[in-house]
Amino acid sequence: MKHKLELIYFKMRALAEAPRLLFHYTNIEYEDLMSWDYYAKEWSDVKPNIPFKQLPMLIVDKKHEICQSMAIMTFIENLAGINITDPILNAKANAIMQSAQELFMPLNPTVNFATGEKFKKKREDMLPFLMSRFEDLEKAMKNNDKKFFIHDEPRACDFVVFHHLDLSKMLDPSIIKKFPRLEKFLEDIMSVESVKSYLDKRPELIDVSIEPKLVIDGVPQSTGVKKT
Ligand SMILES: N[C@@H](CCC(=O)N[C@@H](CS)C(=O)NCC(=O)O)C(=O)O
Repeated sequence: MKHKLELIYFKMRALAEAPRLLFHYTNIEYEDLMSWDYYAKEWSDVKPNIPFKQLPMLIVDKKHEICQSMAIMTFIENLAGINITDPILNAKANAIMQSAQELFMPLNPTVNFATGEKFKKKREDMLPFLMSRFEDLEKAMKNNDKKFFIHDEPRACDFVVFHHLDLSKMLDPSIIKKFPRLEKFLEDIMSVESVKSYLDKRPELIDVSIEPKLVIDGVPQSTGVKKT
């Protein structure tokens, strides 16, 4: 059964990115909408009525509101029929997914919003955590003989890892270079044709650490939860 799928988010490259990547990888049609375009209201007026008061949220068939980006990832995986059925492998995939997701804070807000000295300070403060978590992820990759974290084809957990590692390049491109197996993983994800075509056309994130903007349909727009 084909569902109507509407992914609601803001102007930032953060928690909607893994769902977008997985939608493209699985070739599932969905609409990508800004909160203000979907609701025709400011975020502050919308927020109290969202089930967990944050986005992204996936609206299914104009009826079911699915919050929490990891729940959205699992839903897409199930919808596409690529869920990991082996309970052990599934648990390992979830551990990878959660461990990558913990990189969200403070990596994503820093890259999307911080500027000047605040950016530098946040980058310095988070470096030990990033190094340690990248080390763990590199080890997890080396401990299996697969192309991706679980299988030779990517699953939800791989796209969550991909997003955060990819974003780290905008914080400091030298970090990922210390982890050759993770760099290879990024290359392998980027060379999947359906993923590559999404990456080639997604809004570019520019002026990070100066005045971050997303270039949407050729127009640079400040990152944030407001229509500009
Ligand atoms: N655990 C949630 C976190 C969601 C979240 O932090 N959303 C932020 C944007 S990335 C948000 O809605 N910010 C606006 C607000 O909190 O009012 C998830 O994974 O979806």
